[in-house]
Amino acid sequence: MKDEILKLLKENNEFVSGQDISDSLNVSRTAIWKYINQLREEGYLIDSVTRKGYKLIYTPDILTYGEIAEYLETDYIGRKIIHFDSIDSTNIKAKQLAAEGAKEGTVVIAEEQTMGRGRLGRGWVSPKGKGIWMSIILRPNIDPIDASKVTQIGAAAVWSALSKVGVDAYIKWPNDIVLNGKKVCGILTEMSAELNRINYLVIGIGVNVNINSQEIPKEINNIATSIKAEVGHDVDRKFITAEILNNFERFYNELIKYGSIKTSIEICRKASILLGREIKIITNKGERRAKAIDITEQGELLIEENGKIEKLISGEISVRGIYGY
Ligand code: BTX
Repeated sequence: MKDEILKLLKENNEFVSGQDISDSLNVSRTAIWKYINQLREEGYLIDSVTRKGYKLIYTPDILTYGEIAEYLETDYIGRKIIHFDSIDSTNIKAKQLAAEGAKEGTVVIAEEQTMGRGRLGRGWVSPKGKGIWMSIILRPNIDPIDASKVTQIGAAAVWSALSKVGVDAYIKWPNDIVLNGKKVCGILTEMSAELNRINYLVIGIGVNVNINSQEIPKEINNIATSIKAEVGHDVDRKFITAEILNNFERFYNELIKYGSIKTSIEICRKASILLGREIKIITNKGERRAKAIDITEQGELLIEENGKIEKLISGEISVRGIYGY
């Protein structure tokens, strides 16, 4: 209801009377007052004048459903967005909600993460209002072995969204998007599964959008960047968020309906920063060098080492130290 009231206020540049809101949305005047106050707490400036009603004066830069909906073209991905001003990690929250039965397509978004997570227990810097920190809950009926395909779908979805706003990035298999040689987005896919069945899967996407270059922590500023730091101005987080979700649903439907991730793989190949290059593969057994040859239809990285071809399902890949990034 809160979102519907907001929509009504946005559609009218003028005052809308409480009676009109009440009539068109079939909600009591007291309830309207309660929702208006909730919107104010979220940062909206809403004027209220006796006998005239309510007028929206200012809309905050937040990633709630009410703000993203106008750009959203999906059927089920992002149709329920659970928004937090601050949270430890959207992945942790999404896993908890999924375990409690949240529906496929539910998205958790936070303005800030205080314990954002990367792979292998690493952290993810997630300053307030400056990025897109979100997790999508999925329940694909696929073999747990194929879960990493969802990461490729996510990478393709983010890359395409950035490309739509004129940002020319690369995909670094399996889970990073890089811009001018630095990481602008990371993806963390986690799942709960039995041997041959996925209970739920959570794909966490972190995009550094409007972080100023001097705000990027020193420890990572040689490897991390933001869209703003590269293009020199703020970009619309709301539009990019919706575009990621729009693309994600299209590519994910291909997996669910036809068992294929062809469209995503085409994008991951075309935008790959690794293919054709010498790469460093970092495992717990040490480092080795190989050449990245291709990404298969299944989303694996094909590498060649001493004339031998091998498939990687996931892994830690570096081109840094070989090509300077
Ligand atoms: P990763 O393990 O590939 O990358 C983590 C590493 O990247 C860190 O160790 C650090 O060196 C560097 N790093 C940390 N923060 C940033 C940043 N903001 N930008 C660029 N580099 C950084 C990548 O893991 C997966 C990240 C997923 C993040 C999303 S955000 C929403 C969701 N919730 C959550 O807790 N994680 C995911």
